[in-house]
Amino acid sequence: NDAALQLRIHVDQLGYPVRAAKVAVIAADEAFPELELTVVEADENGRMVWEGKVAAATFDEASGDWVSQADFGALQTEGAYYLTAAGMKSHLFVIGNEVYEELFRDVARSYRLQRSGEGIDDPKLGLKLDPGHALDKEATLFFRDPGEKRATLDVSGGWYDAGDYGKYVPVAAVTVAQMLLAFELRPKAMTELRFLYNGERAHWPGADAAPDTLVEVKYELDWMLRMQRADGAVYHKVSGGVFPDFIVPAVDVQDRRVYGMSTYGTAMFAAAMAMGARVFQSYDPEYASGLLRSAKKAQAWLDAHPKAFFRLDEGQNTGSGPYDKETDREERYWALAELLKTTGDARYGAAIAGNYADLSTSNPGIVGWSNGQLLGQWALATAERSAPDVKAQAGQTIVTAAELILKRIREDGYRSALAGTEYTWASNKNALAKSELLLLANELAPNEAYVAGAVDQLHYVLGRNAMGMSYVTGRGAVYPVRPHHRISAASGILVPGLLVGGPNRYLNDPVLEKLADRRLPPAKSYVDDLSSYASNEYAIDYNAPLFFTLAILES
Ligand code: 9MR
Repeated sequence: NDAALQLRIHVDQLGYPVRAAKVAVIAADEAFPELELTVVEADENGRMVWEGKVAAATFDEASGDWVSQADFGALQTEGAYYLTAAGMKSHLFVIGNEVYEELFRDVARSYRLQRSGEGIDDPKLGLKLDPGHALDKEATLFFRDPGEKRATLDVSGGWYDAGDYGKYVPVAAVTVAQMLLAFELRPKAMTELRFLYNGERAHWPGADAAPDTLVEVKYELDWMLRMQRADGAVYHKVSGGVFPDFIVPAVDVQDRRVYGMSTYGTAMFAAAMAMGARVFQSYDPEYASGLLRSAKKAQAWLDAHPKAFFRLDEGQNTGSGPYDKETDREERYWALAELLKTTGDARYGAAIAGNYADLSTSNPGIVGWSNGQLLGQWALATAERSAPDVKAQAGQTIVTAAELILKRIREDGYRSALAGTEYTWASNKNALAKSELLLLANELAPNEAYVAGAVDQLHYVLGRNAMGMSYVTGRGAVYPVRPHHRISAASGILVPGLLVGGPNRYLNDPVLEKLADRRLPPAKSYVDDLSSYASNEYAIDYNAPLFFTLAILES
């Protein structure tokens, strides 16, 4: 077989910060020997600015590719370039110090564009939409708790969860938590970040000078507060009875329902509210006290209901996602940790010591809607009033987990932090959640390798992956153009800055299922198809670790 070697050269399609490491991945379907590489300027002269070699390829399990990593970190001159090898060329990439700036703004603004109950008038995107889901003001309480006299509830506002128009408490809580955490860690940079237009702050009268991120987060917190029952527990979600077609929000006029409740969601709510109470204190003390009251009320309810349960109402999952979790230890732990951090009240510390001591010493796994353990550990590692031993243990556990993530990154052909089995629904989110852990570890035990590993995950989702594409809409040379996102599909305007779920080897939707006989490798089980909700949908919690990672790295 003398056919020429078909190389694919994968780079971060947005680029590389000037001083950072710069690695491209050279891939092929077959083994290849050591190769010569060049970087050339992306203008008509194509002047060569760097040349080097890559080692012979090795086989990468997750992608099924033969790969070799090209390190051109020595190149530290700002500019636009291509990488070339064996007659093949990469996509254009930039070396510069602002390569992620626009992306960060888009990612932040994506939340504003998910607002429910408010129209959109975005001159830059040319996107104009009427407000939707007016019926959320009087959503049906689908299951009436004994003693509940109301038949409907005002659960208006908040962000739509994803490509669908549901609104879910656990996802909301874990998303605002990550944004608040970014704010707590980098208050100055986060205060400078601007992405709202005038007129998009009306829900916070008198707060003209408040940082955009907090204005946006408040829109979601306001909705979450509406989801709390009088007794402190929190309903699970709001949605219609069926998934709407690809229509804009204002056209989805089916009745809206409040469904379910859970102990894990109530705990996540308490945790996020307790964080909000800290961050909002210096901007709006009254609002902050209200958040703390709600957190304590949720916690008091949890104390009175120690057994984990997830209430599933009749028909609950016909028009919205389940987000079901039957256990709740990680979330109760997180809630107590945040309450301890916010109030310093020893009772919370005692509850942690009594019931959840093991969670400060076990690997936290991946932060997400179904796992609050890492955020709990972080709160304990940084709370003034944590017991000294618990504080040390929680911090040490995060650092140990970071080391394991680094090990995985080093083993992977694309420097992805995902193990082969982790190419699940929302794998891109999970890769970035690992960046988040690395960056938290770096706060506790500064280590350049942790930062580099976090940047590697950014490179992974922005093009240095087996699909050779950026998984963020509108950013990079090749990106999803048919995401499962109703607003984009129905308006014909692709909303930028949306991270899609990404490769999902478990093929959990009909479009992916049809690819089953192609036996795609885990890292290639992805399709840019409107109907592939299990690989090509965006969700607020997918953008959350991307937001967090960019917030820390950009500052
Ligand atoms: O992101 C969620 C993923 O972690 C779950 O595995 C999956 C199945 O429960 O659900 C995903 O969430 C979807 C939700 O159920 C409905 N709104 C869109 C979400 C993103 O696809």
